[in-house]
Formats: sequence, C-alpha cells, structure tokens
Amino acid sequence: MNARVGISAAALACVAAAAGAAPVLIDHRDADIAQQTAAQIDRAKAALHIAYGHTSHGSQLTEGMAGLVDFANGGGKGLALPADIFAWNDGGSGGALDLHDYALCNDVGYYPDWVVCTSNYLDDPANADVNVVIWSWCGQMDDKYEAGTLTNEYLAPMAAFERDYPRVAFVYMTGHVDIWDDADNKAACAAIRAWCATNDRILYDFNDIEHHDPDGAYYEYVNDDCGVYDGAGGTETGNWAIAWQTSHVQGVDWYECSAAHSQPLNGNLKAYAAWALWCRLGADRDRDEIADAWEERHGGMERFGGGASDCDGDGLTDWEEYVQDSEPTNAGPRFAIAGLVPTNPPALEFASSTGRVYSLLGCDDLEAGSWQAVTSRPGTGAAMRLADPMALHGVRAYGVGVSVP
Ligand SMILES: [Ca+2]
Ligand SMILES: [Ca+2]
Ligand SMILES: [Ca+2]
Ligand SMILES: [Ca+2]
Repeated sequence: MNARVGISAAALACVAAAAGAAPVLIDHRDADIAQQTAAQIDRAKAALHIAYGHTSHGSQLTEGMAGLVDFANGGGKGLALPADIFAWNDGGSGGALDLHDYALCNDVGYYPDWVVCTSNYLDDPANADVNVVIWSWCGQMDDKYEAGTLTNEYLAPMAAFERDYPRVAFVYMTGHVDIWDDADNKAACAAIRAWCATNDRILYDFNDIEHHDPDGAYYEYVNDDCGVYDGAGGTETGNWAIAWQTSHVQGVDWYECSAAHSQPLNGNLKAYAAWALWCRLGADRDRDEIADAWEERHGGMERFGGGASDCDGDGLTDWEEYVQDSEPTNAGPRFAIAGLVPTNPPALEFASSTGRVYSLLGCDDLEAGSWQAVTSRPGTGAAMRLADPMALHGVRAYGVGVSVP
C-alpha cells in the first residue's frame, strides 16, 4: 500500500517531454470532406481555438469553409451529417468552430510584422484560450526563397514560437502556386515540406492542393487561378478547376464559393483540407499519438507523452496505457485475460473498452513464436469473449491483442 502511495505522489509531478511529436502533413490527399466523421468534427469544435492570419489567397480556406456549411446541409458529396456541423465563427458561439478570422495582421510574408503581431496576440490575456495559430502566405514565399531569407524570416521564427508557446500548435503553410516564378515556388515549397517532415511539424500544404484536381490528377505547371500551362511561364492550355466543375454537378459534387484569385473548386478543396487539419489537431493536438480526450480524462495533455514516457513509472509507457485503456497515473490493473470460458469452441474473456479493437491471437508453434490474429472485434466497454472459430483438435496457444483503430 505504501508503495502505491509513493507512485501516486511521483505521478503528480510528472510532465511528459514535448519532444517526439509526430508530424501532421495535410495535402491534396486530405482534401476529401467525406473522410471526417461527425465525432471527429465535434471533437475539433470542442477542443480548438484558432487564430488565423491571412490576406486574399488565405481567404480561400475561410470562404470555402463558409460555403461548405450549406453544401453539407444539402447533402452535397453524399454527406449525411447534422445540420450546420461545419459552422464556424469568431468565438465559437452556438456550437460552431472557434476561428478568429483575420486575427493576425496581414500575412506571413511581412517580416518582422507577423512575428511581432503573433507575440502581441498570444501575450494578450484576452486570447489565452487560443491553442492553434495558422498563418497563410500571399505572394512572398518564392521571393524569400530566391533572396535566401525563407529560413530566417519564416522557418526559424515559427520554430521559436513553437519553443516559446508549447501549448499552442503552430501550422506551417506552403504558398500558392505561381507559374511566373515556378522554379523558386517549387523549391520554396520543397524546403518548407522538408523542414516540416524532418522536424515533425504541422503543415497545411496549400500549394500541393493546387497541383491536383479532386480525382488526384497531378498538374505540374499551374497558376493560382488553376490555369494549366505547357511549361513554366509558358502557354496556358486549360484550367483544371473549370474543367472539373464543368463535368460535374454543382451542389452535388462541388459548390459555389468565393475563392480569391481562383475558382470555387479550389476553395472547396481548401475547406476540405482545413477540416482534415482541424480534425487531426482536435484528436491529438500535442501529437504524441495518444488521444487528447483520453489524456484530459486522466489529468491533462501535458502529463503524458509518446516514446518512453511513463508517467506513473509502472513499466507501461503512457502510449501502452492508452492503448490498453489502463490507469496512466497509478500502477492499478492493466489489461489482462480474465479467464478461459469452457464453451465450444472455448473462448477467452476479458474486460474491454470502447474505441479499441481486440484480437484473439493463436499460435500453433510456440517455439517459432508465430502468433496470428484469429478473429477481431471492437470493444464494447464491457466484458467480452473471443472464441476461435477454426479451433483445431491439436494444441493451440491463445492470447489477446488490443489496438486503437
Ligand atoms: Ca495527445
Ligand atoms: Ca500528451
Ligand atoms: Ca505507466
Ligand atoms: Ca499504470
């Protein structure tokens, strides 16, 4: 008993290291609104308070998000979600997403203005609840790459903000495409992507979305109006967005919305990708691959972390405790098989949690150690039994595995 008390006391002081977060890379593959469930959307709305700095190109996200509300209400894309589920406003009233639009001055091309502006904003107690900061480019990304200032005026200050405001998720962006400065544009995007992927950052890949139509077709030479060219600075041969809009049904496949400098479809895709971002951040804003809702139930996101972090020092990492749904702040019960039920075929019984998948593992050769999943079922939150439908007459060893889908 004394030992248990000691472990609990140690757990109170435990703060997980911030390092080791997984990257979040949102690109054209995420520009599919049907991927998000109502539960994920609701979680994002409950968890996020977003400050967005942008000018005209960046408004494609918010204008697209505004048009999405009615499009989804009307069953566009076959969506069957509660009415107004995609609503957003400044303050998050009425169950909407809290998005402080135009909260930050100008766009991220204006250095050092954007840095000063971000600090002032986050240091203002009125904005203490803001936990996501996202900045958009307008036109300066390729110029900064060409001038050799992209690191000093963008990547390095973003990294400094991440260090100084660890409770805030900072979202990087690539800038819009630019057929008249194509080589610098592509190189700048490559630099931002490499930085985010290598250093496990959060990226909304605005540029990548503009190189793809909704079917995933890639257009190498494009301009920000979705014009397709035969080469960098070459001749315009078509427009991927207009072509797609013309061959699809408005109100069903796409919707009208303002999309500065561009076509409505581009705004649609920007909105879909934005919601993919909000849902990812809503689920795991500190990116330790442990659901934030679970961390909050057990005392807060800061207490638990990925990798070897073991808040209660009981030998199960925080991540393992999450997967098992055991107690991460004390050495209490961990996932175990309760017993063998002598049914025909025999079944293993255990306590299950929702949001987990349980697999009956079978092994016919313990020396070789070749365990295979025999059958799997989602957890019910109550006692569960798993039986081997292919039970052999010989000897087979069994275990139960648990995972988060
Ligand atoms: Ca988390
Ligand atoms: Ca955490
Ligand atoms: Ca533990
Ligand atoms: Ca534990």
